[in-house]
Amino acid sequence: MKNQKTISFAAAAALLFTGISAGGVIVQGAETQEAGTYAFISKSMDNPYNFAMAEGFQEVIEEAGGECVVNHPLNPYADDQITIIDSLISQHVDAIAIAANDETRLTESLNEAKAAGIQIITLDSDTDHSARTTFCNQADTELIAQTMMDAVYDISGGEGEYAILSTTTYATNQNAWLEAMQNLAASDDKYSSLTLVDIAYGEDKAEESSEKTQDLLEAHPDLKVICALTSSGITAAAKTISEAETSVKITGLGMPSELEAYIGTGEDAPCPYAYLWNPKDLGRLAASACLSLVSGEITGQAGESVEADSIEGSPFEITALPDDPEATEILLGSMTCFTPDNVSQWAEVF
Ligand code: RAM
Repeated sequence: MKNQKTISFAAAAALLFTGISAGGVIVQGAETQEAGTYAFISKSMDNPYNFAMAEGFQEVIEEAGGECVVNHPLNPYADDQITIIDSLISQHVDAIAIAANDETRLTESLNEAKAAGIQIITLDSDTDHSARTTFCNQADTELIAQTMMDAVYDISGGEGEYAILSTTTYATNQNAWLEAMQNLAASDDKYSSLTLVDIAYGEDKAEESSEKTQDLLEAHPDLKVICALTSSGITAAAKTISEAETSVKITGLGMPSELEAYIGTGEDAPCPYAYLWNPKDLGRLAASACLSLVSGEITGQAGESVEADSIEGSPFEITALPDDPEATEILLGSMTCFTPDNVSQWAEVF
């Protein structure tokens, strides 16, 4: 990424002192220009999915002449993000786009930011609706749940044991997908011969996800499929399965660039196929929404739309949430299935 610097914690402290954001390890200059300063906060560091979102966000902000501050917290927890939000308030940034690590615990800090005149939006993972103006949602929750359940159904042959690998117990997006999957499994007869035997939490980290995968393999000898609702988790699980003596398969949500080595049709290939939306486009959409909010072109109300020329499908309509008509979201679109036939091409994109 352009102008990106990786810094040590001592340097981070010094930069904080001079008013430059430094909640995680990646920091960019924050000198306010005419188009304003736009901050991006991911869930955590060491995750290529988060880097891809940040790249898309930064590209659009810089093309518009704005200054971009990218923050990847050390851990995928609310406290790590609160420290960053507090720092961004003191820097007087114009907007914050955040992938929330917790549905409720960021509300106070985000409301303080809002009171300081900062526009707040969420992307990837939402907060409670009062804390943000709108949410850039990657794909419909029910669609994700249905796609995941159908993958488990198909790969298992329609019956037997499956497990789910998630991130943290606090993550709004994973919890929503998990709940929708469980509702679907309970209500649709199609899935009645499938048994969910475990839900494991790998904290969106490679090592923990790998350990949890190992635990699942040991605890459930009849396990057929693991469905990972996390890009870090699916890669770690695919690696673990490929190194173990097991016929268990992995599917779920993951980056083609990370899964290229594991997607295949043979017995040795741990992952028959996986899915994801375009994380760079999600970052681009969030940047476009922030720019439009700061310029006053939109207020985030239902019925407005966001122009995002770098993404197919633009303009994107802002719509009211069915379960909370006062709150809105902007839906990016659908998912792509990565198979042995197309994974290499997609690996070049993200
Ligand atoms: C991980 C994160 C992110 C999720 C993807 C699929 O990288 O938890 O929030 O959307 O996986």
